This record gives sequence, C-alpha cells and structure tokens, in this order.
Amino acid sequence: MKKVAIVMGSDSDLPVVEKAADTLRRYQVPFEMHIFSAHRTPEEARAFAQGAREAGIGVIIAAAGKAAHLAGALAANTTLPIIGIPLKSTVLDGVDALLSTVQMPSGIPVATVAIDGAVNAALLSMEILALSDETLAAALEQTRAEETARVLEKNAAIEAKYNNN
Ligand code: RP5
Repeated sequence: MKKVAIVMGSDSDLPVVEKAADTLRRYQVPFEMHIFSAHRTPEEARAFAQGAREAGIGVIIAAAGKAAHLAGALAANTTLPIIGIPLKSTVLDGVDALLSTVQMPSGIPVATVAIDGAVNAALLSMEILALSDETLAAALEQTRAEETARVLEKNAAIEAKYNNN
C-alpha cells in the first residue's frame, strides 16, 4: 500500500496533527510525518513534494496555521493529491488559515477539510488509498456502518424517552 505523508508547518501544530496520525494508526495505514514550512524551509518543502511520488507516498496531508501556504506550496510541486488542514491559531480563530488553504488558483488543487479537521483529513486520505485497496475500503465501510448503528441507537433511546406519552 502507498503511504500517507503528514506534513506540518511547525511542531506547535502537533497536538492537532496527532489526531490524523492516530486515525491512520487505527487502520494500520503506513504514514510518515515531517515538519516543512512554506516560509521557513521553502527549499526542503519543495524537494519533499517533488520526491514524494517516488518515495512511495500516495497522498499528502498538509497542516498549517496563520498565513497557511504549506498545502498550496506542496501542491505546486507534485500532482499527488494534497489534503489541507487549516489550523486554528489565537488571533483569527483559523479563518486566516482556512482562506489561505482553500482559495487555490485553478490548476493547482488542494482538498481542504474543516479548521482543525485532522480526523477527516486522515479519513479522506484513506478513502483515496482505498480506491485501489479493497481491504481498506471494507474497513472504512465497516466503521461507517458502526457509526450509523450508534446514532440509530441514540435516536431509539430519545424517541422512547420523549415520544411515548
Ligand atoms: C505556521 O505558523 C505553522 O503551521 C503554525 O501553525 C504557525 C505558527 O508557527 P510557530 O510560530 O508556532 O512555529 O507556519
């Protein structure tokens, strides 16, 4: 199976990014983690993106806050799918990073998840890998079915408590 690469702009991003790593671990999907910054280490970020396909990576998750150009900078240097996670910071609550990540010019796509949406970023990366991996596809289907069952169970409890008068 191809690997997922998780790239963050700073080690201060790790508390959110860890949730993506945990999610990938749950499905035993191989991944690697890096700190590359579009602004502080632009050469390293570019070199990483250019070599990613050859390194066996299938999807890149890029997490950054503030003027979050990391996902776009990586996307500029590879045609692998890039998933951007805009991170919440103290001043503008992550709206700065959301807009910086999501508003890509035509031709250089970044699939942007919600602010701090690390779990969905991991799930989306696995849905992409699952296009060519039936075992992973089945595992994702199973989780979805379990979640549905959990919600239906809660609905049944609420209906029984409030609707039987
Ligand atoms: C971004 O700036 C990083 O992704 C991080 O979210 C933010 C702040 O970085 P530090 O100053 O904490 O290193 O590039």
